[in-house]
Amino acid sequence: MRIENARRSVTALSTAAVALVLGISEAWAAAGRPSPWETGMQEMVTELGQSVSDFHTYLLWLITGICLFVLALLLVIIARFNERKNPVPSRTTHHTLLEVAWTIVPVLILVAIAIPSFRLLRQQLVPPQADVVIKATGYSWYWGYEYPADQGGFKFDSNMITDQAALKPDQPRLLGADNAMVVPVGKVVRVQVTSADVIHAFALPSFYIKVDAIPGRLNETWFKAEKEGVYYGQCSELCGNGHPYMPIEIRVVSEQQYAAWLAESKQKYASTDNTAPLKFANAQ
Ligand SMILES: [Cu+2]
Repeated sequence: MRIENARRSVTALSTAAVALVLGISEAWAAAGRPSPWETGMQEMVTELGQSVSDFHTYLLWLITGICLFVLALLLVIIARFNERKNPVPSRTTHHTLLEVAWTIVPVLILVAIAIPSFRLLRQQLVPPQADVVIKATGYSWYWGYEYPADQGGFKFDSNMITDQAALKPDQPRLLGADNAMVVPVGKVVRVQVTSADVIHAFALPSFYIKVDAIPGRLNETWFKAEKEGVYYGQCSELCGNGHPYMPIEIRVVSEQQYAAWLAESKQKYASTDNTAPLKFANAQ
């Protein structure tokens, strides 16, 4: 009886645990941010990101197939060619057909991986004509965004929100920023990335972008977000003790909202002197 009760409570506990986990992941399973128990890539909101995610799935199946095939061969060999069943070992030195096959088949597999892979690399590295260009500068430890003259000509800093109570409902802890980068939906956005001090990296998983921010160099990446929403990334190059606290928040909004935000920001950040020396939040 006691065992039965114990078993019942264990079942109830595990059901509760599963429900809790599912509940949490459901509450968090919004695009553009990590969720608990996530094993795959984040939900992609760019066409390129979706292609990369599909390629990742394709590779996973291919690798699984190869591993199972090798495992099956090993098991067959263990079962059929062990010493007990084969007291007199084979003296075969070569088998032309087999050797041609095990050379050509892997070559074909590599070609089947290389073609979509190089196609994706090209799409990523050769950006289409940009509708909006934004400059992102990494500082120790926050990001600065600059909208050029054709977008209003202003710049502002984007710091992590440290006071939990100040987070908006759609902002997760350690990812919410005080001033987000705002971009229009369905437009090609080119981000020019650099750093003012050490090497940082501008990365946003659901757009499939990651590019190093290197002092003295201007790197670039691009994305075309297909869906309005709030998307999060983080600095992805270990840059110092503030490294985990420099999130990237990008808000993708409609064309009208973007125009309104530009007009508002132009006023709000008008006081920013574009020729001012670089500001260091943690300068000594
Ligand atoms: Cu960093």
